[in-house]
Amino acid sequence: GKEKWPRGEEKVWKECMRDVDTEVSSITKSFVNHVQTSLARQPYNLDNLGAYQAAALSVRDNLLVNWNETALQYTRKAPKRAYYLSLEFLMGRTLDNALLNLGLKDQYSQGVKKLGFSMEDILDQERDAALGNGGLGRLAACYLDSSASQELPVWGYGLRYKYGIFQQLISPAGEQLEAPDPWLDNQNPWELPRLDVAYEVRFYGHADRLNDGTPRAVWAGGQEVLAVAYDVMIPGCYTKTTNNLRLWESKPKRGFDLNSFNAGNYEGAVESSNSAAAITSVLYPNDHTSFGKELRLKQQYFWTAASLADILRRFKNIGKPITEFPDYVAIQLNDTHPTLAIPELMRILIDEEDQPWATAWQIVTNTFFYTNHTVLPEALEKWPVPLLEHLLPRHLQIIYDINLLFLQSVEKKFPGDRDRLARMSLIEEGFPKQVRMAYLACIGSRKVNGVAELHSDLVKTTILKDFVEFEGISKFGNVTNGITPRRWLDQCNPELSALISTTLKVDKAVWLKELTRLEELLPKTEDEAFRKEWAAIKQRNKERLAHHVQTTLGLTINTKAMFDVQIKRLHEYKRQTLNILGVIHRYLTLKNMTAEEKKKVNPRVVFFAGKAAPAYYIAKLVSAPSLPLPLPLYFIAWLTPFGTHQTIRLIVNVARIINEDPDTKDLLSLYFLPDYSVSLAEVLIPASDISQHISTAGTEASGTSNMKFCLNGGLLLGTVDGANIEIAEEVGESNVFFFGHLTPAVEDLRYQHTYHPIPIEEKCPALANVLNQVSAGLFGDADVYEPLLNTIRQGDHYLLSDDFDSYIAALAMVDEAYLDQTEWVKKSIRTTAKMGKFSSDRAINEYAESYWNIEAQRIA
Ligand code: 475
Repeated sequence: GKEKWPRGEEKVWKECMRDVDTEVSSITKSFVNHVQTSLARQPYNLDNLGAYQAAALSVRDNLLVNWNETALQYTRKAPKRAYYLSLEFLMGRTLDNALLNLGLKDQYSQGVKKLGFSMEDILDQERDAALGNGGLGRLAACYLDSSASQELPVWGYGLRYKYGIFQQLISPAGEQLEAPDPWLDNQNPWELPRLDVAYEVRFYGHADRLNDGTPRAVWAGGQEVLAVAYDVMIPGCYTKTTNNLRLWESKPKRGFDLNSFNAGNYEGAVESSNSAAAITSVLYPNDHTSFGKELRLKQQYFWTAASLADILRRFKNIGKPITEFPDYVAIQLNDTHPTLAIPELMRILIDEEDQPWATAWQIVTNTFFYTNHTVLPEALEKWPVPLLEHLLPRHLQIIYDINLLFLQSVEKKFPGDRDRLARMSLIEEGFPKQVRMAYLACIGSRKVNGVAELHSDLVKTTILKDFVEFEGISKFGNVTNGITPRRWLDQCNPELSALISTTLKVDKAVWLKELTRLEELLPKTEDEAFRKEWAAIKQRNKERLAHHVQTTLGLTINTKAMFDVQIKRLHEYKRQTLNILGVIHRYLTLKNMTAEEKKKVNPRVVFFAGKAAPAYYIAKLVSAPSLPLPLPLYFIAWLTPFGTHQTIRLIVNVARIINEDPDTKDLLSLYFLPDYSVSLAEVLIPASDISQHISTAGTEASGTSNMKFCLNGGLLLGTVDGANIEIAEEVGESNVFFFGHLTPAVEDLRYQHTYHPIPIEEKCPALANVLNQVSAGLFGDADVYEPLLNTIRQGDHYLLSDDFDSYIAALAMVDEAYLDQTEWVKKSIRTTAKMGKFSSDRAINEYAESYWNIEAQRIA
């Protein structure tokens, strides 16, 4: 609407307000301006880092114009908005993405060239924003890109960790060493400190019910800390819409009353871990585990409380009654990490807004939506009741009240079914009692979803089965994950992107936002010249990767070989061990071949990358008052190596032997690339011929890198798990290499392993042979690997011995298929062509329509 200009003369303001300027001459001008005034540097000694900072600040100016306009229009129109609460946002680098989304990459490249810099060198200066562990965090980043690109009013809320995911170093012996990631040390041009946006967050203290006929209580005392906002601009692709990611930093509240600080006897006893600043100091690096640490719980409450206060303040500005909150606000809970938002909103509504319980619960259960990302039992969050009682006494009261009312309604529907009540209780009995966060997230939400068809079915039939029976199936849905084609095709594979635009005869601005148009590539499988061009791009991407490895690690890679890639967090269920044992099997087979036989073998290079959860990391980081940073690196002492660490060690030591073996090195080599990151993924993914997604069936909820490889024309070798299944449905089973047992068999197999074990020699001689070679010391360190090998010989929870033979057979099929390069390239083209479904635009639109009920807002 037309409003009065807030101050002064509107005309004067408007004349001075800049628009995004795309002239190369204005770009160089703004760049040099920033060199002189923002960076206070002289042009003659400007290095690449300085040039990166100047370019970033100049691009940021453009983003800010759009970001302000977007915020203004959202405020004026007050549409329903969605908020994505995620403890992790694995953003990676920003400059290239911003340039591409703004459509200014060419102009900036020309501009910096005129000033004597290369865009490539400049882009390479940026440090990754690595505020996440893996899939869950990167998904959040893709969803922000898609929300902005689809012009949806969506904001992210997270934490501004001072240290992102640790940097991984690999010692010569193959041990993972961890160093902190002080990513903010070089300044971060992409964040805007909002010292004016701050909230107080309380911990500890005591909660006293008023008992005045209302459900109200007063929570007082304890410790109060301050949450300060830092905003990160999220530009959409070819649209003015520029959304916001708000990250909270913790700091001590001024005038903080030491006497009311009632810390009690809790974790650490280390003073600095109790300080306000410790709360947002470090990202917890253990994915797929819940470990009940107080600092982690503090992070979760600090972040949800600040975010809710901010959302509520914005809602109140609209001037509607509180009962209309769910008409203006949808909040997506990214896994159970933000589940405390449920009792926190109840607390605000009851204690501060004086609402009756039923009204409050009505508002809450129409506001929240919960996404589950894993069914692995060790990842399901549970918080000890005594810890909650100590840290958040009022929230524990509310959780108990929710539980009582909930169980009463269960009793009503299933009278006398005490087992059911015990199963469904939010409180798990035991010493100590624990709160089951997934159950709380489920009953406090409007809808619950999994992240791929199979996974969503498993959620409904296993962990939340009772809740489906009680609440009805319609509350439970599926939104298959997606990836942003901007970063994961246009940005990481510019040559392929250009070829697609030429072939489709349409600007990338169109097909990048309507990814199913890739299907128009299908007829091109029969075009020989096109296939040649397609294969040549893959080859150049392989050379780009080889060049990267050469310059960073000093290793020379055979780019004529097939590139076989497995890159993801190290985890037992993802079975990197199966892969390395497969490599050893290949090596032993090659060793036994005649020269004649070897001639028929296609060379293969196997790449691994990924971080293992560190053993003793947080304790060191938060208890050290000030780290000796940046160098010397702060290594964490190596204590007992465990599963995934031994796997890394095995990979490195196998590489050491086979890469030097003159009998085989031309046909098989192996690399573990340290410090896997979003940026490294952007180089690895476009270079892959085949990638491996080989989790035990039913354990990988979706996977998203599988989609990235396929979008870039890499074929998939995998189990019938997660989104692999839906990828095969799209691209056709003849274009993927499937192996292994199916999900329904897994439980029976595990039962067999426990109660009727068959010696591995009998069950799978090929695997037994490989294990024995490792035990015999073929790769050194024999006793180091014994515990790892024994997990396979006994118990074998992830079914390596059941899937090994079919895995080896599938690898052989890949070899055979690769020999026919014409057919292989056709498969590659078909795969890319059929990946449209996996755009995160599709996924985010499903959330917007079927969950949040929000609409696109055109920013004029
Ligand atoms: C799934 N992380 C992938 C991806 O949906 C899926 C758990 C507990 C504590 C900290 N982090 C976690 C996850 O559970 C996680 O990353 N899950 C992953 O989410 C996106 O594609 O299959 O494993």
